[in-house]
Amino acid sequence: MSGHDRKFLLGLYERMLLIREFEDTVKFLFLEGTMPGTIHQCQGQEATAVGVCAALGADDWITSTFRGHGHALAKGLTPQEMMDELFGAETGCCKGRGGSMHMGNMSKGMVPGIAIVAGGIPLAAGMALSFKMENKPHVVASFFGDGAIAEGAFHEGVNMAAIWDLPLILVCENNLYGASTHVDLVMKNSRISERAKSYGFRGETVDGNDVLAVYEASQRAVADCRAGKGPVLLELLTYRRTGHSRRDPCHYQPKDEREAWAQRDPIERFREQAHITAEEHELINTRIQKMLADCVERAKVAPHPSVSGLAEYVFVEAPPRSPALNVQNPVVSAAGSTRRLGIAEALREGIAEEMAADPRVFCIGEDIGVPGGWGGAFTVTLGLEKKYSERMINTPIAELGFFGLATGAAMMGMRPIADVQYGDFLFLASDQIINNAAKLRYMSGGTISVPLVMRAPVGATGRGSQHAQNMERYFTGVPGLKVVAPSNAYDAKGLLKAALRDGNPVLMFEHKLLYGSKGARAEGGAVDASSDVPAEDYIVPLGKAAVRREGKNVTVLAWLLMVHYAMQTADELDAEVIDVRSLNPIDWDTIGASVRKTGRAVIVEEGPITGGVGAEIAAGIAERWPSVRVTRVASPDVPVPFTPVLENAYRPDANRISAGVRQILEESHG
Ligand SMILES: Cc1ncc(C[n+]2csc(CCOP(=O)(O)OP(=O)(O)O)c2C)c(N)n1
Repeated sequence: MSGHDRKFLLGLYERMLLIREFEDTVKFLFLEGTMPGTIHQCQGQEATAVGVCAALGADDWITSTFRGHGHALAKGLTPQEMMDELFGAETGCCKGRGGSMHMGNMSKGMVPGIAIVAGGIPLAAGMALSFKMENKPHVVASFFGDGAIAEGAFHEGVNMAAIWDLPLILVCENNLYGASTHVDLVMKNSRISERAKSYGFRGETVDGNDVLAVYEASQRAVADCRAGKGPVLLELLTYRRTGHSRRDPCHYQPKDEREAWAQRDPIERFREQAHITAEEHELINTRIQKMLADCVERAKVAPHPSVSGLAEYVFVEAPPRSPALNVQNPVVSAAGSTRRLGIAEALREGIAEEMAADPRVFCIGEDIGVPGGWGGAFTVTLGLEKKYSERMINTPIAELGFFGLATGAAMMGMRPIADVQYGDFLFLASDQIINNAAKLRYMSGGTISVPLVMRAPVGATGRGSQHAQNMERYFTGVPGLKVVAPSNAYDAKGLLKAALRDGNPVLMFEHKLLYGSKGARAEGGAVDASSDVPAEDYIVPLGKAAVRREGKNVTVLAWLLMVHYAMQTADELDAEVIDVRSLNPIDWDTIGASVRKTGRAVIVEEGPITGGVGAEIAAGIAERWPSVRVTRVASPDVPVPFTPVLENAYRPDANRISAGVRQILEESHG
C-alpha cells in the first residue's frame, strides 16, 4: 500500500462496495418485478471501473456500454440519479429516455452508454480528436468488453486513434465471455493487449480484480496520453459474477472456474490488501445501505416524464450563428455580386467560408486534404488543404470509424463535415449515423447535441449497382436526422451553411451528375445545375421546399436530378414543379398550397419505387388532402444496372415523367 494515503484507499473501497451493493439492490428490484426494462450488471468487475476512473481528472471523459452502472458510479454519477433513471423517472440522469443501457451524464464526463458492441470506440476516438485539435489536455477512457474486439468499429476506431496519436485509453474488460460465448471460441489469440502492437502503440494486460494495479496502469496510460504519445490499450482481466443480463443463470460458466474467480473477488481482496478493519467496513457499509434504501424509496415515487414530452429532445433548437439572407430561390443579390457556379464549386466555397468563420469547422473523409490529391471523390474539397491543412482530416478507408469519430467530435462542440466517396458506403457508416449521431440527444435527455454535417454523392451514373444507389430512402425516416437533397448550386451552398449552423446531424445528398463545374450532361437530357450564387453570406433554410415553376394542372414533386427532368416537361403540361429539397423535415406547407390548387400530384423519384421517399410523400398528401389524386414515377425494383441502355431504362427521365403526368391528367378528366 506504499505511497497511497488511507483516505484514498478507503475511497476506493467505498466506491467498489457502493457498486456491488447498488447492483445487488437493483437485481433484487428487477427480479421482484418492480423495475422496468432489462439490466446488464457488473458484480465482480468493480475494480476495473473504480481503478480506471480514479486515475482520471474531472475534465476527462469516459464512454461505456450496456454494462455501465459501475462505470457511472465510478465516474461520479449519484446513485439517486441512476436509480431514478432505472425507474424511468424524469429526474433520472437521462430524464428516463436512456435507461439501464444508456446510463450517463455529460456534466460528469460520461457519455450515455453505447449499447451497440464496440460502437462507443469510434465515438471516443472522435472526442479525443477534438481535444487534440483544440489543444485541450483531456483524455478519454473508452470501456468495452472482450466481445468488442471482433467488431469492425474496434479496428477502425483504434487504427485512427493510433495514426493521429489521440489521447484515448482503450479499456477492455476481459471477463472471458461475450454473452454466453467464451473468448477462446472467437479468438485465435486471446491475449487482447497484444493487438496494440500491431497498431503501433502500447498495450498492457493487468489483473483487473486488483484495483490498485488497475489504478496504476491507468495512471501510466493517462500520463502517456497527456504527453501526446497516443492511445494505450489496457486489457483488464476480470470476471462477471452475475448473469449477462436479466435472468441468465450462467450455465456456461464452469463451476470450478466460478469458484476460482470467487477467490479473487476484487472487494474481498482489497479489504485484505488494504487492511480494511471490520469497523471501517461497518461504517462504510452502513452508510451505503442507508443511502441506497433512501434512493430506492425516492426513485419509486419520482415523477415520470409527461406523455406530452414524448417528442422532446429529438432536435436542438439552435440560433443561427450569424445573420443570413434566408432566401429560398436563386436570386441576384442586391449588390449584384453573383457568380455562375456549379455545385462542386459552390460547396467548396461554402465549406471554405464556414471554415474561415468558425475554427470548429473541419472536414473528415477519404482522399481529402492531400496535396496533389483528389479533394474527395468529386473534387468538392479540392485545394482546401492549402489554407486549412490542420482541418482537413484524411482518413483510412473506414466509413464506420470516421463517421463515429465525426460524431464524437461534434458531441464535444466541433463542427465536422464528414463525406463518403459514394453514398452506397453509408451502409457501413449507418450504425454511427443512426444509432449514435441521430439518437444521442434523445437518449441523453437533451443534454447532447451533435452538430454534424454529412455529405454523400448519389445517383445512377454508369458505375453499376454498388456506386449508384439513391440512398435518401434509407435515411429519410430516421428520427433525429435531417436530410436535404439540393438540385442546384445556390441551394447546395445555402443548405450546407444552414446545416453547419443548425446544431443537429444533417445528411446532404448530392447527385453525381449535377456536380459539374458549369452543368453536366446526363444521358437522357442536358442538365445544368449551376446557378447564380451570391458572394455574400446566405443560407437556404432547412425544411423548406421551393416552387421552381408555377402551373395549374398538376403538381410535380422532385429532388436532385429529377427536378431538372421535371422542368423539361413542365411547360408542355403546365405543371407546377416543386423542388422538395428537404426530405426530413418535409415542407408540407409548400406542398399543401400547391396540391390544394392543382388537385393532382406526381412524385418523381430516382430509386426503386417500393419503400422510397416518394411513398412517404404520397402517404403524407393522402392523409392531409384526401381529395388530391397522387401517383409516382420512380425506378423499378431492381439494382442499378451498368449498361447504359438498361441504366437509362431504369432511371426516370423527362419522357417517363411526361407520361406519368399525362396519365394522371387523363384519369382525372375521364
Ligand atoms: C453489435 C452488437 N451485436 C450484438 C449485440 C448483443 N449483445 C449484447 S451484449 C453482447 C455480448 C458482449 O460481450 P462483451 O463485449 O464481451 O461485453 P460483456 O458483456 O462481457 O460486458 C452481445 C452479443 C449488441 N448489443 N451489439
